[in-house]
Amino acid sequence: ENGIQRPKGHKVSFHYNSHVEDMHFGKTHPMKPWRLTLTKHLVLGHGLQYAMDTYEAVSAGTDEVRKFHAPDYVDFLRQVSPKTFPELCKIPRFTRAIPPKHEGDSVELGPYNLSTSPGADCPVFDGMSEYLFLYTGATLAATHQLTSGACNIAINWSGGLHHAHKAEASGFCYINDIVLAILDMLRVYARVLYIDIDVHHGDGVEEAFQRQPRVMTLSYHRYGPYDETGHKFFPGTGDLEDIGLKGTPGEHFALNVPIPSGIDDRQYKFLFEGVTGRAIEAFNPSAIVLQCGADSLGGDRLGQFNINIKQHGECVAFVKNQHLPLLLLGGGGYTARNVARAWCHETAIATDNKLVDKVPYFVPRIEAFKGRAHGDEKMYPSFERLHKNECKDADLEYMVKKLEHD
Ligand code: ZL4
Ligand code: CA
Ligand code: ZN
Repeated sequence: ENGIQRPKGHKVSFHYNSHVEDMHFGKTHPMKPWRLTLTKHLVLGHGLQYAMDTYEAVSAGTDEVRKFHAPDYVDFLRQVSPKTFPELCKIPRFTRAIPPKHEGDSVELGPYNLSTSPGADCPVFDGMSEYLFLYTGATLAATHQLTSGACNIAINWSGGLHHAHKAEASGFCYINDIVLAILDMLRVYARVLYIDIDVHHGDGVEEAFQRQPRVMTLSYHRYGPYDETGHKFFPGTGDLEDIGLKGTPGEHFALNVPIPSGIDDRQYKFLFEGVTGRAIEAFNPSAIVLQCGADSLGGDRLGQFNINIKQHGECVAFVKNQHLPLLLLGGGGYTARNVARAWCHETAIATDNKLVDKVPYFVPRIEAFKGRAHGDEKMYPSFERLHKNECKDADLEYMVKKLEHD
């Protein structure tokens, strides 16, 4: 009907759990997990699930997350909620992580850069713990599909949270699912290339592997003064000179492409394909992780680039054309309708499909189902509804309205 087909010659697996959509960082906080609802509806509305194996993600385990993060930090994240936060803050094991207060601080910070103040980048919100371990579980399941050879491209749009540190949340990121994925990949692949097209510098991933020559990190990002206030664009790192920790084997295995605001498609393509192509030639990776942060799109609420969905997608296509095991992750993206359009488009690119202009009205029946990556079989609730042929006008119209008027 809509011409969606399975790709020939490679397999794609898609990892998601709709539960992440229910989360709210706070009333006007720019990170909106419901952008993932829009993405899911667009992907399903176009029928792209027929081109992939779809898996419902399960939560990551404490031990899995401890492969990178500090044990006390992981314990804190497991237990934290707006209710438990004040009590947890008093436990001696966690008080060490409370940063000193500076004059003029607008938000009160608790342990690990977490806070219940409304202005915080990393707020403590209801359901937060479930959310963190779910997006991480989805990334780990995607990684396992790749490393086991079950697929060639694995996708998790709810992951890609590149700022989280070993024992500290930063920039809307609490668990660094990317670092965990790469650590797991290093068991199977000799060299992993990490590419980051989020408008922000992928500092957490770079830092984690700054001594590691088996991981090359390459970030494209806005860099320089934010405005006339003299503040730098977040997180303020990722200078051209920043190439990995000097004097360690990791030196020269980090690359940074700092970019001023307003870069357009032509300029971005030139930079991205030139630098990425040379990096792949020199490093000869065995697998690639691509963080597809959609805040590099023009019109993003936080971003300052001016690239279109077409070019954003061409970055994905360029990396896919290397024909290496590929992990596709989400990241930033603060103008929700564009995030959904970009990631749906990129799901189509990963599966060698072309999308029609309008979301198809009729969604054909699903023939076969895969379950979750581990654990027992379970479908997406929304898939179930498609099965029963209930996902018709109402859902799609609601979605289109959301997309048009957001
Ligand atoms: C907000 O409106 O540059 C947080 C954050 C909360 C709610 C209302 C409070 C109003 C923009 C951002 C006061 C907001 C003050 N609310 C926020 C130095 C900052 C300290 C926090 O895409 N203030 C910090 C982080 C960046 C800073 C970007 C990108 C993540 C990723 C991967 C992270 N932090 C200055 C800002 C708002 C808010 C409005 C905000 N925070 C914009 N940029 C930042 O790379 C997922
Ligand atoms: Ca980046
Ligand atoms: Zn970003």
